Formats: sequence, structure tokens, C-alpha cells
Amino acid sequence: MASSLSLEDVNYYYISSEDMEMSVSEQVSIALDCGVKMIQYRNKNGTSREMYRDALKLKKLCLERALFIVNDRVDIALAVEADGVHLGQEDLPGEIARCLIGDMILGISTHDLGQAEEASKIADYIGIGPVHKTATKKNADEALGVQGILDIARTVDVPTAAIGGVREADISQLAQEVDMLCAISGVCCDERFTERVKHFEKHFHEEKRRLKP
Ligand code: 3NM
Repeated sequence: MASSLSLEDVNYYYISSEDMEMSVSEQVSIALDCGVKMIQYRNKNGTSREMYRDALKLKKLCLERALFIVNDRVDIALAVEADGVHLGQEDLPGEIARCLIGDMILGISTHDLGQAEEASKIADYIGIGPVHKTATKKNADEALGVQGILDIARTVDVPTAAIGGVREADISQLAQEVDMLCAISGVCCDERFTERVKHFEKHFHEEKRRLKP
């Protein structure tokens, strides 16, 4: 069943981390309790079976509380009837993914203006990053800086998400142009995980409302 939520409801979105002691279900439960409206399941090392099982669990947790997106894997997204799939530049081309997923949400990661313009022809939202240097993504592209993100976000006409090394200090500036925000190490490397997630969600939401009432 399609969710009654849409991308417009999303502020901060949470991407599950493989580097935490907490299980992905625990991470996602906390994020949902903090009011996060989109969850992305990201697992770069698991088997397809593990991913399928995790994704099924997370999809149930998210039901009617948050959009549930699977990273990289169109097959897993389809198998668990996720709300969408998020693809990188090395994954299936957007046009092919679109044929497979129909009107499910399609997110595409982009790292420069050309990629952003190309992806926005087919994607429902695009990620733009990295904002700052990040160790979370292997072989991440050069950091664009906050201004670089704002310049790209201003140019495209699909919803945008800033990602990669995002810090609390960036929230207000990014909220001027981007619609969504994601931070992994900004919340996961902190013992105050819940507090950090809550803060990102609340602060970014407030800034967005203040700037675009
Ligand atoms: N995608 P952190 S950067 C998953 O540039 C991901 O597209 C990126 O984690 C991109 O907040 C990134 O710890 C990692 O930097 C985000």
C-alpha cells in the first residue's frame, strides 16, 4: 500500500548505519520516535538475504510513519514493496530503474551540476554531495562546500537533499535552498544519538518553515 506521506513531509532523513552497535531496527525505531519522516536502508556489506530480512522489518516499522527507501538495490526495494529506491552514479541508470519501479520514489545521488541536471529529468529527488569531506562513503567525490550545494539546489527543479559530512552548523544555511538533509556520522558517532537525531530533524524543520513559510 502506498504511503500517505510524501517527500514534502521530509526534513532530516535518516540512513541506517552499519557502524553502530545498535541494530538497524533499533536505530530506525529511535529515528521514527524523533519524528523523522524518511528512512533509507543502506547496507554495503550484507548478503541479499540479510538485506531482504532487514528491509522487511524496517518497512513494517516505517508503515504510515515514514517513507521507506532502499539504497542501491532495486530488487530488494521491489521485493519488500518499499516506497522507493535511492541510486548512486554507479548503480542502474535512472531510466532503467524507472521502468522497473514505476511510480515508486526514485532518488539519485549527484556530485556536480551536470549530474544534478541529468538526474532531475527522471528522479523524484536528488541527493547533492558531499557537502564536506566524509569517511562514511568510500571513494566519495570532492566536497562541494555549503555554497556549492546551494548553487546546484537553486538550479534544479526537483526536491534536493544535502548529504555528506553535514554538520549542525550547516543546517541554517542549507535550509535556504535544499528541501531535505541527511547526516550519518553527525548523529551516529555520538553517544547522544537520540538527541542528535531529534536536533537535526527539529532544527532543519524550523529553519525551513522560517525561510519558506
Ligand atoms: N552519499 P556522513 S556522502 C551516503 O556524496 C552518502 O552522495 C554521499 O554520511 C554523497 O553524514 C554519503 O557520515 C555519506 O558524511 C554520508
